[in-house]
Amino acid sequence: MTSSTNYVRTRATHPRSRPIGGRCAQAAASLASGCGRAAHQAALRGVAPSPQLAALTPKVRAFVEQSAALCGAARVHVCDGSEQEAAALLALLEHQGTLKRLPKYHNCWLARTDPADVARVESRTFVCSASERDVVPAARLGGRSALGNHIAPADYDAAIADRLPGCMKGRTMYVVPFAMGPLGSPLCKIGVELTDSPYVVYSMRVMTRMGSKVLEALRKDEDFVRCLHASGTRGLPGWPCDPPRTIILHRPADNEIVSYGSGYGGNSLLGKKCLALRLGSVLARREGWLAEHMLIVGITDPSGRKRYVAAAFPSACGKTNLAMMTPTLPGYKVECVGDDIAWMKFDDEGVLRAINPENGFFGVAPGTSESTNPIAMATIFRNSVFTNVAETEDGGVWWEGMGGAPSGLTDWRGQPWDAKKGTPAAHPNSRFCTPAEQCPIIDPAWQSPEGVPISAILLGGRRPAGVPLVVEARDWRHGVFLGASMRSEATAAAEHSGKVVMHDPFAMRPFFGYNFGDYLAHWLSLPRAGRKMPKVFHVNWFRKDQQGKFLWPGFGENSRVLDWILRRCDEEPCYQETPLGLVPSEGQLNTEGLNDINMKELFSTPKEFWLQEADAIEKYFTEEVGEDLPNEMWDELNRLRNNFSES
Ligand code: OXD
Ligand code: MN
Repeated sequence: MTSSTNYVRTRATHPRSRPIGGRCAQAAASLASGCGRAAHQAALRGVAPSPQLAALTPKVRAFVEQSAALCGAARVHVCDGSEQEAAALLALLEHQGTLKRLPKYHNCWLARTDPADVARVESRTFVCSASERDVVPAARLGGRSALGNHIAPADYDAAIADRLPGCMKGRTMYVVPFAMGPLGSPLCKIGVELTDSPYVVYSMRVMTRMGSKVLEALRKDEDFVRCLHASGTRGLPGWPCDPPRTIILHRPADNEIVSYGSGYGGNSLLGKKCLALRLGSVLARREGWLAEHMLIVGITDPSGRKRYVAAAFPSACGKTNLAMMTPTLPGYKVECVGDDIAWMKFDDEGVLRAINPENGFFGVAPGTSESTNPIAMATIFRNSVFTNVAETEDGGVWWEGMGGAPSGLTDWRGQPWDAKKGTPAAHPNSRFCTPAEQCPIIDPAWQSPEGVPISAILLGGRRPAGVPLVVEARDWRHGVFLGASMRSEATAAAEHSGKVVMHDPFAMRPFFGYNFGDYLAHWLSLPRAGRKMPKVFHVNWFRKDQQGKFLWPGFGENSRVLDWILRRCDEEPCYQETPLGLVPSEGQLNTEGLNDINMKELFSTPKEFWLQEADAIEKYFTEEVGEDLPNEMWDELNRLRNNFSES
């Protein structure tokens, strides 16, 4: 890029900041400089730093210089977030073969990744701390935990020293200053991502507030999360990566994230899962708030009253669909604040307020259509990057679930697609990356610095059997138990395969930044005098009958469930008690105009199923959490079991 500066290695200008990878990194940096010894020595003799670097705050500059030296970057470009910069990035990406223009739409682009780099890699995602128990619950110490991978500081440094030295040789290192949340919001956090991937830079531009204004904000408060991303030295020419050696590292004590070997989604757009959830959850606990894997929607009822709800679902459970719902119930209106992450904090009046820290949607494409999510369809065909979807002959995109497949499709690997072969045209985890402001129902308050007031928290997953359409928690503690015991069918967003029902507490299983037992204790500690606790509900749109057919139509009809939830928020007595919690009493869920809904089956709570479920929860709590599980959760489990045994 024209405005890039030739990087000359200078001594760190801020000796107090710890280099990435600690002492190993210093050794590694001099190792890396072997390839450019002359430049390095010239730099040390006092070559003047470029104006771009000189404009950085001392801490940012030290981070940039140390990282560029470690990775052997040839140049550094500090991103300003301008339109010219975006255009230059796109031109570069097109030239490199990473992006292909999609002439059917305005400013839309297709990326095909290396086929080995298509999803989040949970097995190679680690959180570093001196004590393993900070990260892994007691039951799994010294072993493998489903709730978080710990890495010791020495191994963390070694992993970096093993991969990063010289890994950006010949490449530009981009400096991406970004804000999670509206700048100036008390909930906003700033990060600086260094990356050698222009695809990541362009995507960060969509997904976060990025550029000079963030650097400006850093002048007032120098605190930021240090994010270093390196694509890796193998992979395809247009998609460098290093799948066998991919590693995603978090070090909460130093506000630091290091990612190597993958260019994909949450592995490389470090503001999203790494900062907003893993580091975010640690910060949230420390500072008394919540960083959650939740969408946020505003719902206006027929009387014109507006309420906001936050909802946690594992990925590919219809989060984006709910966030952009077109309600079928007359008089209802849904507006979208965010589709993936909520940062929530009680204000001085005791109201829980939420912001969406993101600036764009990184949605799963397959299954998105005019019938499932017309609002997403009206949002995404401008200024978007599509990754691993199929390409149509006329320069458009297609994916499974969009409607009939046109002839002449090119599949996500770039091969002519043959429906008869049974392979998908679009990868099941293919994505669109789109600016949030393009959403026709974006909430007027989506950028509000103080956040929107939350009346209810929804939890849910894909549960084909046994789990009713909606259950209200009896109280906050029961709500925390519903979150702790959440399960869902596995998703294509991660490495797992098949339709196995997995535990996914609070839809956070891959995203906890600290010990899950402590996370539950944090949730349990939130009710205080003067706080208005939101009601908690568990929903399941995915229950099936004996023939495997969905019992509930879902999508816009879910507004009927939201209607009941909001009436419950008003304490309307439209419920009945069950062993599981509160469900709509007879006739209180509005099903007017819906045919053939088997309400009895939809809300049945089979005793055998729930006694087995209680056993599965007990096994999970015992094997995965052990003595770190708060006693309140054992009490709730006993209550569940007793309620069914006595029913
Ligand atoms: C996502 C996920 O990408 O949850 O949002 O996997
Ligand atoms: Mn998600």
